[in-house]
Amino acid sequence: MDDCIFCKIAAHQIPSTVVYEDDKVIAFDDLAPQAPVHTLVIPKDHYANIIDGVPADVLAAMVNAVSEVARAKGLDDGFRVIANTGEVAGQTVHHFHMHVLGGKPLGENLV
Ligand code: IU
Repeated sequence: MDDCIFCKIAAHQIPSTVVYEDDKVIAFDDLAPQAPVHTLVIPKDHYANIIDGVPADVLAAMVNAVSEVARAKGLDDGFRVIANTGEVAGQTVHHFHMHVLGGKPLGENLV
């Protein structure tokens, strides 16, 4: 999509700190980290959110990228994956993304 900032990041038109990349997905560090490790995994093709008809092979590539991020960032003790979906969940960028959060005890509460 022309006006989508994550499409531009995926196309390297806007710089980011890339943690992992393959033909289907890219993972980059969040600009406003909420934890010592806060990396976003996004598909290179545009989907508004996790239930916007994302093909199974893209979902598999996303999950693989999560594990690559965990390995690259040394998240051996665990981490959290969040996919905010829609306004109620606080989704602000309407290009599907998974937050990978870790590097400190995250607590039990999700909200
Ligand atoms: P959300 O799930 O849509 O609320 O999360 C969007 C995230 O994208 C949020 O953590 C932002 O800090 C992050 N982000 C970014 O890393 N780079 C950007 O250029 C923009 C948002 I816009």
